[in-house]
Amino acid sequence: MTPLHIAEEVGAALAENRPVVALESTILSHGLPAPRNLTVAARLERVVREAGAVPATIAVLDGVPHIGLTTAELERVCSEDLLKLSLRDLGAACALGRSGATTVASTTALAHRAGIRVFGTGGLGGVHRGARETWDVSADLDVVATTPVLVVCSGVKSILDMGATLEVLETRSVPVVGYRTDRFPAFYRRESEFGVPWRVEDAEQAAAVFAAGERGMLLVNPVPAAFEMDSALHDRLLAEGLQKLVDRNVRGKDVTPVLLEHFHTASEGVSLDANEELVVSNVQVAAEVAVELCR
Ligand code: PSU
Ligand code: MN
Repeated sequence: MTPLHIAEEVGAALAENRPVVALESTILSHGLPAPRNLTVAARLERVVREAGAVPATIAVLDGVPHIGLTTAELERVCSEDLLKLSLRDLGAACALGRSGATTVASTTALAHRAGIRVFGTGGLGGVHRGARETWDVSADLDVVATTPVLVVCSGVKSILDMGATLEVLETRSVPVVGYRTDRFPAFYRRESEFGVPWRVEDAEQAAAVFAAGERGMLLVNPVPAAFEMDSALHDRLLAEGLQKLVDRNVRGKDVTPVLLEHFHTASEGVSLDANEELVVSNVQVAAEVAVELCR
């Protein structure tokens, strides 16, 4: 494995057992358009700090996994045309000196190697619709199942097969815990038709559940009510986006970025606002949980 480059501030916090929150870079490079991505990136880091934790945005730059980015590095991630690196891509990207953004899978793995226990993001990858034929199941599920990191997210997007995703999470023994909710959130929407097996009311409880568990955990936090997408608009964009995938024969790792792009352009920014606010909320909760874990 390529040694990590850990930012000084992050390394110092970890050494002193102070709270650190991992942040991913694929949502910045492939999930949000420039220059909005940079505003969001800076806001996420600020939210973590205000909650009393140190942010560690993770990306691979010139073949080196970085844990915590400088402002200039964050700007690179938000402006360059980076590769999308899942966990299996890390060896090649590092050995060949490439730069890329990390997904939930690779961010979780790198965070764990650095000694970070909490990670805040937008949506988890999952089982795609039609996976019976395509076998398209995100590596995110495998990594959260095997890595002792708490991931805070707003569930999975309704572009995925949510029921199948929840079944895989159950099979792989991933605890799914609702943050002040009994329903599994559907990213742009606060609730899906699916329930969650456990619920906590605050960061202290979430930290206690994670600490008492065997491995990792998924803490699901719905998009703030004021930014939830209208359900008719949501359903229309979803149907259009899925049709676009078929028309253009989009496959593999391009599926999620193409769908996100469709939502953002076709909703005239409504989905962007929802996306930003839900990530901010998740990162805020992640920081509060990280603080509790260090008490
Ligand atoms: N879900 C979102 N926005 C995103 C992603 C997921 O709402 O940007 C990104 C995350 O980085 C996630 C990845 O880990 O997509 C999953 O990609 P795939 O389905 O190719 O595994
Ligand atoms: Mn996939």
